[in-house]
Amino acid sequence: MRAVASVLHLDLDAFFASVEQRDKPSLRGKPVVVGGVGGRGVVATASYEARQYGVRSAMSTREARARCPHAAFLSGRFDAYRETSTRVMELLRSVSPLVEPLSLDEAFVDLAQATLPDLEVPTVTAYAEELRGRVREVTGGLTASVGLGTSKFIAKVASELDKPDGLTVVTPGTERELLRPMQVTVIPGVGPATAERLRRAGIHTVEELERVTEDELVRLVGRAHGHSLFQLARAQDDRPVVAERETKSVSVEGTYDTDLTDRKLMEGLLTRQALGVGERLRKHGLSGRTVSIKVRLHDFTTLSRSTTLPSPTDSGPVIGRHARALLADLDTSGGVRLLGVGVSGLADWVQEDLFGEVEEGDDVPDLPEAPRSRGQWAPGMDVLHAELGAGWVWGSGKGVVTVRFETADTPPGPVRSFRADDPALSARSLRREED
Ligand code: DCP
Ligand code: MG
Repeated sequence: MRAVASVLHLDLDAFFASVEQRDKPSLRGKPVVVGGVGGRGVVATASYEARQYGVRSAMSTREARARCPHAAFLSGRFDAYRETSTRVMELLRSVSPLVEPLSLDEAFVDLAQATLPDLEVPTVTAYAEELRGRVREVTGGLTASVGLGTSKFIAKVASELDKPDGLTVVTPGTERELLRPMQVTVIPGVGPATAERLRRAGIHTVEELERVTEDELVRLVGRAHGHSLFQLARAQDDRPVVAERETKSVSVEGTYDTDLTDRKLMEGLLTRQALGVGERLRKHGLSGRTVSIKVRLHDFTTLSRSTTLPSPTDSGPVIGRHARALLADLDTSGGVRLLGVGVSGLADWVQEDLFGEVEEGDDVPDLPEAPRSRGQWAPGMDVLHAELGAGWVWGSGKGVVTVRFETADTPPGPVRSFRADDPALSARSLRREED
């Protein structure tokens, strides 16, 4: 722990949904849900307007639809999210050489390495406020919540306190006071299983945790973790901000002599690859938050899709489940010649549950019915019409696709419907890397 509040944590608000609202003016100020839109889909994130109806990330899309039927349900545009993320990370790196991204929308910045006249609270506060303004500029209007503190732990806690669009500076010396009333799950490394173990010992809050001796903690959760829990309960956290390391990733892929067309077979292959990835992750003591699949189509077009989990995993079945969900959103009807699964992401920050059991067993997949391809027009995707210009897919079905013609730089635009095979209509941003 430092003597000054020079660790900054920045987290964009309702990230995917905010990018959608930026690029789709008719959705600004409205409930927006981004995630899997199919029958087994899960919410990745919801705009704050949708959260008022109780929609949360990781909830089934079915339940989200029940809670907020009038929300826009979009399947997500990862290229747009990645591009926006890059702009934010570049901005942060221009501020300090020590920037540690945790996910697409989140990073630590070490202000001790920035060029500030001093690191007193008023100075870092003003600086952080200015930085939030610059994030808004480089992202075309996205808001970020920022926390400042004497350690990573405190900065991260602080950025949550005034979300969305907030700034919280934890004055040096007040950390323990801040943490005491909070639930133990605020501590990095305390996930559901550890929280449950502590709860059974009557420990719910950090204050209660503080009263437990180190020996007792070691007895409850093991030596290594007992020690760090003892430290963190006292806001003792000396982990340095580590500039972006090379992204570690582990992947398994296979190429096939004949093009695969059977969806069930593809899912089975992905499942097997995912188990292999999980095994290798565990062998190397790694875990990651980002699960990706790579699919090479019969015409050598290579598609990649990824999803970011709320916490790192090294569990094959979990990776497999996400890989299959990603596949479900791709049109592979023309045949597939390569399939791969990978996990990446910087995993040594919050292990959701350092001492927890991996979620295995309950989740050996019952392979779903081969998901019906929803065709080319996913809700929310960018399209171009030969005469009417740029817009996005509002909905499709029964051979008809409805498009709203607007972009980030236009006012809310009109809605038109077309035949799904109308040659005037094409995709605008599907990621296609030619080999
Ligand atoms: N994400 C995801 N699946 C999850 C959780 C998150 O795909 N289970 C994605 C969508 C989020 C993005 O990662 O937009 C960032 O995650 P955050 O936890 O920071 O959530 P948000 O930015 O959406 O909301 P908040 O305003 O709470 O930060
Ligand atoms: Mg966020």
